[in-house]
Amino acid sequence: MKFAHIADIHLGYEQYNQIWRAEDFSASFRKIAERSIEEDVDFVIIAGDLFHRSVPSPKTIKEAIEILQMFKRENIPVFAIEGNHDKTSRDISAYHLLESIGMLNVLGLRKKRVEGEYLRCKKVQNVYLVKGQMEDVEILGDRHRSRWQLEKIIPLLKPESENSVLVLHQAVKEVVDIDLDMAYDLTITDLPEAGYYAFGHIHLPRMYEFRGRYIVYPGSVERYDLREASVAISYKTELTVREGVRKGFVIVDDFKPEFIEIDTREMYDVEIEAENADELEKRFLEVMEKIGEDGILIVKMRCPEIADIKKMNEVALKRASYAEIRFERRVEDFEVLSVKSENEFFTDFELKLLDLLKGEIDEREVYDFLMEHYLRQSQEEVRHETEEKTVEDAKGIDKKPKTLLDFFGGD
Ligand SMILES: [Mn+2]
Repeated sequence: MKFAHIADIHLGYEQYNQIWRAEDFSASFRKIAERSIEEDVDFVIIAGDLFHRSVPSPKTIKEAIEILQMFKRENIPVFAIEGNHDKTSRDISAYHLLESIGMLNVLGLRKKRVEGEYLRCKKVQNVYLVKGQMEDVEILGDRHRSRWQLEKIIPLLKPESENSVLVLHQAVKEVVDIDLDMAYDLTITDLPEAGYYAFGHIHLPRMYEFRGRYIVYPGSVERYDLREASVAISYKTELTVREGVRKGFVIVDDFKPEFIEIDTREMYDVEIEAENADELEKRFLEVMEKIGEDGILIVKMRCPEIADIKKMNEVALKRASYAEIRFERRVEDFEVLSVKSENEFFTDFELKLLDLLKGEIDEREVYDFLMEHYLRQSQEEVRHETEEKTVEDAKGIDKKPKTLLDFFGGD
């Protein structure tokens, strides 16, 4: 049994506002599809963030269909979960659209029963857990969830045997801890026993082995930000060139992962410091010798004197497809004030709420979270009362969810 594990494809991401950048992301996905087919995989797992946005453009959807069709033609089923970028606060996501035309098999909790050639369905309280089945391998997973939802969902994703794959789009503490400055959602001890953990969300490739099993993040298929640059150049006292991050996906053969690198456009992360403007410009030109054509070039400069940034930017653009020069005038060091961490000011509930309100806000999730918080309080208050009140609910006037899981299901 052999499968391709892909994550964080981010189709439609016009990085640096460049249309060709979105084309890079789809080109990488296409290369991965070609390679997976060459490798003769039995199935494919997409561990979230197939799309950069939850509302992909028609053009982006068309690209996705064209590439997924390559698998379809070879009769290779694709199993997927939504990531934080492409899940929706409503029931239907672009994934369900692709599923309805036979391009994807969406894993996770759903409101309606869904079964198919490769999908099995199990009733859990008032919702359905939809899982994949490839011969004797069970594939479980669910879309990206906030931390408070995970506590309730993880126990439901328990595989029946070791012949299983768990698919999630979440950060696992032990893997994040290696060297990433990132918040985590889960620790290894939270995870149920499975044969392989096909994860997404962390954009740097990571393989973490524990008790002979692997938790794997293939990383994003393209360079998503500067931390994923292909080359890091630093010129403070001397010029140093360091190789950066590899991009690709993972082939899993009999539960053993192998990272497969694919070629992507170069991204240069450059830092230059100098004592005066002349030295800065000289160092910049020296660095430019190291820059290949058609790359992405981000240069951070620090110098006490003002330099001719416009001129250097023009030089950079002759070689790179995209160049950005960030100049910082270096002044005398000043004392850094220590700021108290927010943990000292807020309660656990408030911290979780603040967490949910960061970045792109998922209104539904915030609503669910608040409902859960206040429902729990009111439930505790009425615990001693009788349950005769349910007669009212039966009229259907006030359709309160029966259980929390009613909130969690997709379509
Ligand atoms: Mn992502």
